[in-house]
Amino acid sequence: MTNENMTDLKQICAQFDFKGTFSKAFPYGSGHINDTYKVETIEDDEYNYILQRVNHHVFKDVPGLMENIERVTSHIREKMEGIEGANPDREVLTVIKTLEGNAYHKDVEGNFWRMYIFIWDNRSYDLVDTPEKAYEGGSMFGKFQAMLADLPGKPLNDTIPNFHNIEWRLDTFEATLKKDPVDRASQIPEEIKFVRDRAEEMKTILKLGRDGLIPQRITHNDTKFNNVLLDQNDKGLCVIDLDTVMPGYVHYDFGDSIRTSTNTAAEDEADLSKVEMDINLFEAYAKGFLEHTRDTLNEVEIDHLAFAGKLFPFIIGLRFITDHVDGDNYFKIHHEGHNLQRARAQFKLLQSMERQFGEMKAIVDKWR
Ligand code: ADP
Ligand code: GN1
Ligand code: MG
Repeated sequence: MTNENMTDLKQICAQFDFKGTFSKAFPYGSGHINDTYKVETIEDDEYNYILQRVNHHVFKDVPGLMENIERVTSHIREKMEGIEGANPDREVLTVIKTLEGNAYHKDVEGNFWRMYIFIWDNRSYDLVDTPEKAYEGGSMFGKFQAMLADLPGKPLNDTIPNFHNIEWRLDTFEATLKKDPVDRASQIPEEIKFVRDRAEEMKTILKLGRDGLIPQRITHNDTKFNNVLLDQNDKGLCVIDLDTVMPGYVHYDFGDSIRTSTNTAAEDEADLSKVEMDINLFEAYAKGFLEHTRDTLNEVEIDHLAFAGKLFPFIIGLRFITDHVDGDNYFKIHHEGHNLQRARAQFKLLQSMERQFGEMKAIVDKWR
């Protein structure tokens, strides 16, 4: 991350048509991809803002991405305006346009910046510790999917091609192992075997899609728990991080949430004995999600929700370990070996799910 100083940040903010007077800006949140700043205004009665530099190495078509976000947020906002008591400025992201009326500002160095209203009085959790919170997460992502089911117009742009395409991810892993640019492949024989042992099984969702048994829907694709904000009473407030909203299978949203909402430890926990899937959190999340989606999903989709829970520690663990072998070029890391540590924690989580898979399926059947 290039660290901008306050003068730079103030100057970038000046490109945007926001209300209030810039007071200060500072790094914010724990995302792995974009550079996020909170911008505070001097006035007590004006909004604060989120300023983000969108990672254009990851998102190669930022204009297409922002077009998606404008379509998605306008559609949800319209729906909210019809709901009594809803507050769209807090319950859906609000894009602040530039003075020229664009959804992003491109600076002289080629960086892309955008601004949102800062959703005030929010709570954001990297780890879920109660079934109540897990239920709120499931309910919010279930509702999100339901609200976008009737988005009019052309399909959304693919902001990262092959994002959850497991065959492509597996091929990329094997190719990276072969290249082995920083000599790390020989240090991870157990992880390589772990991946190869499960590779075929993990292609299940792609095959169902190819066989026409499950439809493509509009999915969020990055449903980790800190991408839903809760309010001060820990009730669901707003789904954020809309960069990867694009066509996908429902399993992608359910799976990535299960990966983060049911883990008893951090995504990158070094002490693997702490990493387990908590079946009570699984049940609470599944109940919340299915309440909003059970009427629209088909039988085959629901039959494979529990499997989606296993797919995501696998696919994200695979991406972490691929990035480790590649020399840490994609995810922000905080120390040497961080991506390997993350991958190991994800694979441990998958093992915990493998042991509890029968119960996971029974729970989905109970709430379907
Ligand atoms: P990344 O893709 O890097 O994860 P996010 O868009 O998720 O970026 O933003 C990073 C963090 O910033 C979020 O986890 C959240 O804590 C905070 N955040 C993002 N947008 C808002 C917003 N509009 N209001 C309040 N907090 C936000
Ligand atoms: C990234 O952007 P963030 O931090 O919410 C990643 C997700 C991974 C996640 C792992 C665009 O999410 O796919 O699941 O890290 N986002 C992108 O924590 O690659
Ligand atoms: Mg995020």
